[in-house]
Amino acid sequence: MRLECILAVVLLALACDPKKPGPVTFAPVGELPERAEPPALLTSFDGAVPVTDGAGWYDFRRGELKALLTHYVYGAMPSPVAVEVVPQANVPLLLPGVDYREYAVNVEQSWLYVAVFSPSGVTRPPVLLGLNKCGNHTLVADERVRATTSLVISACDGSRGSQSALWPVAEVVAAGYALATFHESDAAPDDPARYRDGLIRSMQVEGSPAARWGALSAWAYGLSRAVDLLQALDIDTQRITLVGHSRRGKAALWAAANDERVAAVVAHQSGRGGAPLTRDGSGETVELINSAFPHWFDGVFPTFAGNERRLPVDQHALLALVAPRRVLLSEGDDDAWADPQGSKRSLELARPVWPLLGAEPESKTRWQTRPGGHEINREDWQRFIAWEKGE
Ligand code: GTR
Repeated sequence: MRLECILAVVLLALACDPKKPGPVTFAPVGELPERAEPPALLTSFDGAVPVTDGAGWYDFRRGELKALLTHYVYGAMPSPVAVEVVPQANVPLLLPGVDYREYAVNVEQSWLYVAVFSPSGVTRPPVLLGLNKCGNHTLVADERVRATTSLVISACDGSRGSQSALWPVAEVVAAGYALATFHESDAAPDDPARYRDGLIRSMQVEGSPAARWGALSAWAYGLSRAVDLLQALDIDTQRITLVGHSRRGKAALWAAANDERVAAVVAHQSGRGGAPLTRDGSGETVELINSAFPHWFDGVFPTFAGNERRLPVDQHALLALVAPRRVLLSEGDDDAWADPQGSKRSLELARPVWPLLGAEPESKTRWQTRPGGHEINREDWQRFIAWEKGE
């Protein structure tokens, strides 16, 4: 072959070889530039490679964003481990139309007690899975539900059925859904002095402040271990929806971002560190959230207090990691602390990722608000169910 021809072939090969982005670097806050706008989702971290299709998203950009959120916000999580499942209660009728099963899930000697309420006589129902604050026994009054032995925090009324207004179990099940839940203290008590008394103690991740996994990562990791359990049950594993209110909405989003077996996530009033953008957010600040809840995030996020614009990642990336799956952000008009408008803008910025992966953002993602403030009630659950059904 003539030299010109050989050169032409080499040049052609170089032109067709997609450019590989450089590695992600994790500079401390003082070395990062201020950026008023959140970082572009569809360009590599080094700014050199545009993401124009699903291959680019999965080859590098998705991993970059996950690594950035892990380092700068939530802290590391261990890799999934195999769980041991020990069935506990099996009650054919707990409430009219509601079967009840309970499972002890052993995660490296931390036990998650997962309660599953399901529609009697229905095979493979879709499932809603969420953390509960005070113990499975606080959802319904029935004595056959195991009372938690994990920490019941002082903000809880730990008596049977005390949380039933927040958990309309019979109505959710009557709508054709299984409802699965475990006490968040099984994974990590919501207490700065005790949050390691769960998964974190038995699966210590050592290292830098970025490696510290706080309660949010422990809750998200626990949700994924509950998803492991759901794989083996008589439920529709293609329709697993995570549901969480406020701090549990943050955990639900982080779990859905990490666990692609989750089909949909409902983050109700997730607030700072959840759906809303951090850098131009109103409501709760990075400083306030980390001083009130020093155990939620990693050791890096608090260093951005007052310097939110230096964050090299923002929460639109968290929503984008759920693509092409489904996201509902549900807010309250009077819930300024949780920054409903920041959550709307975050979703708007994340939406272009869906078409890249062959999905329509209009049908897969929704932001909605309702009158009222910071709470979860029966009507909210009805809205979540209507959305899951595609209504
Ligand atoms: C607040 C906290 C919020 C939110 C909320 C909740 O005190 O500032 O970030 O998580 O608690 O969980 O209800």
